[in-house]
Amino acid sequence: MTDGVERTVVVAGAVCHEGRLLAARRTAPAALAGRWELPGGKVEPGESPEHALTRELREELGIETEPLERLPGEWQLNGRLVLRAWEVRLLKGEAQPLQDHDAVRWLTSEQAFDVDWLEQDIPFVRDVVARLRSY
Ligand code: 523
Repeated sequence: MTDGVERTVVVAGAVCHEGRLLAARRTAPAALAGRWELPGGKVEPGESPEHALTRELREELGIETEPLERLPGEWQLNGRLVLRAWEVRLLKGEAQPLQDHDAVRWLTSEQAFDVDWLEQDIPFVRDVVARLRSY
């Protein structure tokens, strides 16, 4: 999806299940490898962000999910890419690092900051972790 002047949206999913948040460790590019993220990816032309998120989570982790609501804020990754995040519910499947990741973890709110998150994901993680206890 392009947004305004040729901005591509990158969607990230804060997948929550039984009081835990899913984190995935990136394998590429080299500068980001080993860092943890809310999994997701680029929205394709003509695709809705929610559809892109569902697709990326299926392709990368083998899980069926449902986006619930967008988390506040966005992060300009560069002149062309903007990062937005959604709270997501797990419907089916067991998350496995099939593509783009080499590890996944389900973090409790106490463990949420034990992993080395990409800086730009941290505000979204903070926001969603504040709500985890209510699941
Ligand atoms: N981020 C990011 N946080 C985050 C995601 C999913 C992505 O900062 N939670 C950044 C990392 C990359 C850019 O967004 O700089 C694109 O994400 P990527 O590589 O996961 O998107 P893909 O998989 O759609 O990209 P291609 O492999 O190029 O298609």
